[in-house]
Amino acid sequence: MKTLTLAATAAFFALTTLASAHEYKIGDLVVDHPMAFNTAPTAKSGGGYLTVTNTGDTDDTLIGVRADFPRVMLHTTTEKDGIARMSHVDAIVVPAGETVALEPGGFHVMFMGLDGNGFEVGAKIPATLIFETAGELDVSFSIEERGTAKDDHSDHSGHSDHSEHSEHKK
Ligand SMILES: [Cu+2]
Repeated sequence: MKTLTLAATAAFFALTTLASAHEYKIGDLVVDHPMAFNTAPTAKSGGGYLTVTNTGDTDDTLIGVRADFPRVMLHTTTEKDGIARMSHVDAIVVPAGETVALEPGGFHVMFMGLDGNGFEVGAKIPATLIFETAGELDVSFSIEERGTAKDDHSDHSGHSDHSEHSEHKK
Protein backbone atom coordinates (compact mmCIF):
# COMPACT_ATOMS: atom_id res chain seq x y z
CA MET A 1 0.00 0.00 0.00
CA LYS A 2 2.87 2.33 0.73
CA THR A 3 4.10 2.13 -2.87
CA LEU A 4 0.67 3.04 -4.12
CA THR A 5 0.52 6.07 -1.85
CA LEU A 6 3.92 7.27 -3.05
CA ALA A 7 2.90 6.86 -6.68
CA ALA A 8 -0.26 8.84 -6.05
CA THR A 9 1.74 11.56 -4.33
CA ALA A 10 4.18 11.76 -7.25
CA ALA A 11 1.31 12.02 -9.70
CA PHE A 12 -0.23 14.77 -7.61
CA PHE A 13 3.00 16.80 -7.65
CA ALA A 14 3.40 16.30 -11.39
CA LEU A 15 -0.11 17.64 -11.91
CA THR A 16 0.33 20.65 -9.67
CA THR A 17 3.65 21.50 -11.36
CA LEU A 18 1.94 21.47 -14.74
CA ALA A 19 -0.91 23.55 -13.40
CA SER A 20 1.37 26.25 -12.03
CA ALA A 21 2.96 26.83 -15.44
CA HIS A 22 -0.46 27.54 -16.82
CA GLU A 23 -0.89 28.67 -20.38
CA TYR A 24 -3.96 29.58 -22.42
CA LYS A 25 -4.44 29.83 -26.19
CA ILE A 26 -6.96 31.55 -28.40
CA GLY A 27 -6.45 32.13 -32.12
CA ASP A 28 -2.86 33.28 -32.62
CA LEU A 29 -2.42 34.32 -28.99
CA VAL A 30 -0.74 32.48 -26.14
CA VAL A 31 -1.31 33.83 -22.64
CA ASP A 32 1.17 32.56 -20.09
CA HIS A 33 1.00 32.42 -16.32
CA PRO A 34 -1.64 34.95 -15.28
CA MET A 35 -0.81 35.75 -11.65
CA ALA A 36 -1.24 38.28 -8.88
CA PHE A 37 0.66 38.86 -5.67
CA ASN A 38 -0.99 38.42 -2.32
CA THR A 39 -2.16 41.66 -0.72
CA ALA A 40 -2.96 42.92 2.75
CA PRO A 41 -6.46 41.78 3.83
CA THR A 42 -7.58 45.42 3.76
CA ALA A 43 -6.19 46.18 0.29
CA LYS A 44 -8.56 48.06 -1.99
CA SER A 45 -6.94 46.89 -5.21
CA GLY A 46 -4.45 44.39 -6.57
CA GLY A 47 -2.45 44.04 -9.77
CA GLY A 48 -2.67 41.15 -12.22
CA TYR A 49 0.26 40.10 -14.41
CA LEU A 50 0.79 37.82 -17.42
CA THR A 51 2.49 37.63 -20.78
CA VAL A 52 0.77 37.51 -24.18
CA THR A 53 2.57 36.21 -27.24
CA ASN A 54 1.14 36.89 -30.68
CA THR A 55 2.23 34.06 -32.98
CA GLY A 56 0.28 35.43 -35.94
CA ASP A 57 1.10 38.09 -38.51
CA THR A 58 -1.50 40.67 -37.57
CA ASP A 59 -1.48 42.83 -34.45
CA ASP A 60 -4.10 42.22 -31.82
CA THR A 61 -5.14 44.34 -28.86
CA LEU A 62 -6.16 43.58 -25.29
CA ILE A 63 -9.16 45.85 -24.85
CA GLY A 64 -10.47 44.77 -21.48
CA VAL A 65 -10.62 42.29 -18.64
CA ARG A 66 -13.74 41.09 -16.86
CA ALA A 67 -13.66 39.66 -13.35
CA ASP A 68 -15.92 39.58 -10.33
CA PHE A 69 -14.84 42.92 -8.83
CA PRO A 70 -16.59 46.30 -8.85
CA ARG A 71 -14.04 47.59 -11.35
CA VAL A 72 -11.31 46.04 -13.46
CA MET A 73 -9.05 48.30 -15.49
CA LEU A 74 -5.94 48.17 -17.61
CA HIS A 75 -3.16 50.27 -16.15
CA THR A 76 0.27 51.40 -17.15
CA THR A 77 2.99 52.65 -14.82
CA THR A 78 4.79 55.88 -15.61
CA GLU A 79 7.47 57.66 -13.70
CA LYS A 80 7.42 61.36 -12.91
CA ASP A 81 9.95 63.05 -10.65
CA GLY A 82 11.15 59.66 -9.49
CA ILE A 83 7.71 58.56 -8.37
CA ALA A 84 5.94 55.68 -10.07
CA ARG A 85 2.31 56.39 -10.88
CA MET A 86 -0.35 54.18 -12.36
CA SER A 87 -2.72 55.43 -14.99
CA HIS A 88 -5.57 53.97 -16.97
CA VAL A 89 -5.07 52.81 -20.55
CA ASP A 90 -7.89 51.79 -22.89
CA ALA A 91 -5.96 49.07 -24.65
CA ILE A 92 -2.65 47.23 -24.81
CA VAL A 93 -1.40 46.37 -28.31
CA VAL A 94 0.15 42.95 -28.85
CA PRO A 95 2.14 43.34 -32.10
CA ALA A 96 2.40 40.42 -34.54
CA GLY A 97 5.25 38.10 -33.63
CA GLU A 98 5.93 39.76 -30.29
CA THR A 99 5.44 39.08 -26.59
CA VAL A 100 4.01 41.76 -24.34
CA ALA A 101 4.50 41.45 -20.60
CA LEU A 102 2.09 42.78 -18.03
CA GLU A 103 4.45 43.02 -15.07
CA PRO A 104 5.22 45.04 -11.96
CA GLY A 105 6.41 48.50 -13.01
CA GLY A 106 4.65 48.33 -16.37
CA PHE A 107 1.30 47.39 -17.84
CA HIS A 108 -0.99 45.44 -15.53
CA VAL A 109 -4.57 44.51 -14.84
CA MET A 110 -5.97 46.40 -11.85
CA PHE A 111 -8.61 44.57 -9.86
CA MET A 112 -10.38 47.29 -7.87
CA GLY A 113 -12.88 47.46 -5.05
CA LEU A 114 -11.62 44.41 -3.15
CA ASP A 115 -13.35 45.75 -0.06
CA GLY A 116 -11.95 43.58 2.73
CA ASN A 117 -11.25 40.56 0.52
CA GLY A 118 -7.52 40.88 -0.13
CA PHE A 119 -5.76 38.30 -2.28
CA GLU A 120 -4.56 35.20 -0.43
CA VAL A 121 -1.72 32.97 -1.59
CA GLY A 122 -3.03 29.87 -3.33
CA ALA A 123 -6.37 31.39 -4.30
CA LYS A 124 -7.40 31.89 -7.94
CA ILE A 125 -9.04 34.82 -9.66
CA PRO A 126 -11.22 33.75 -12.59
CA ALA A 127 -11.18 36.40 -15.30
CA THR A 128 -11.93 36.91 -18.97
CA LEU A 129 -9.41 38.65 -21.22
CA ILE A 130 -11.02 40.48 -24.13
CA PHE A 131 -8.96 40.76 -27.32
CA GLU A 132 -10.14 42.83 -30.26
CA THR A 133 -9.47 40.16 -32.90
CA ALA A 134 -9.01 36.84 -31.09
CA GLY A 135 -12.06 37.37 -28.86
CA GLU A 136 -12.66 36.41 -25.25
CA LEU A 137 -10.40 34.07 -23.30
CA ASP A 138 -11.22 32.70 -19.85
CA VAL A 139 -8.15 32.47 -17.62
CA SER A 140 -7.36 32.03 -13.96
CA PHE A 141 -4.88 34.29 -12.16
CA SER A 142 -3.01 32.36 -9.49
CA ILE A 143 -2.13 34.29 -6.36
CA GLU A 144 1.49 33.92 -5.36
CA GLU A 145 3.57 35.19 -2.50
CA ARG A 146 5.42 38.42 -3.14
CA GLY A 147 9.21 38.20 -3.01
CA THR A 148 9.72 34.45 -2.88
CA ALA A 149 12.66 32.81 -4.67
CA LYS A 150 10.41 31.12 -7.21
CA ASP A 151 9.05 34.50 -8.21
CA ASP A 152 10.76 34.82 -11.57
CA HIS A 153 8.55 37.76 -12.49
CA SER A 154 10.68 40.09 -10.37
CA ASP A 155 13.73 39.54 -12.57
CA HIS A 156 12.71 41.55 -15.59
CA SER A 157 11.13 44.43 -13.69
CA GLY A 158 14.33 45.57 -12.01
CA HIS A 159 12.65 44.86 -8.71
CA SER A 160 14.80 43.57 -5.89
CA ASP A 161 13.49 42.20 -2.63
CA HIS A 162 16.05 44.23 -0.73
CA SER A 163 15.69 47.61 -2.32
CA GLU A 164 12.29 49.14 -2.93
CA HIS A 165 14.01 52.06 -4.66
CA SER A 166 15.41 50.05 -7.55
CA GLU A 167 11.94 49.96 -9.04
CA HIS A 168 11.95 53.71 -9.52
CA LYS A 169 15.35 54.03 -11.18
CA LYS A 170 14.67 52.22 -14.43
CU1 LIG B 1 -2.68 49.76 -11.26
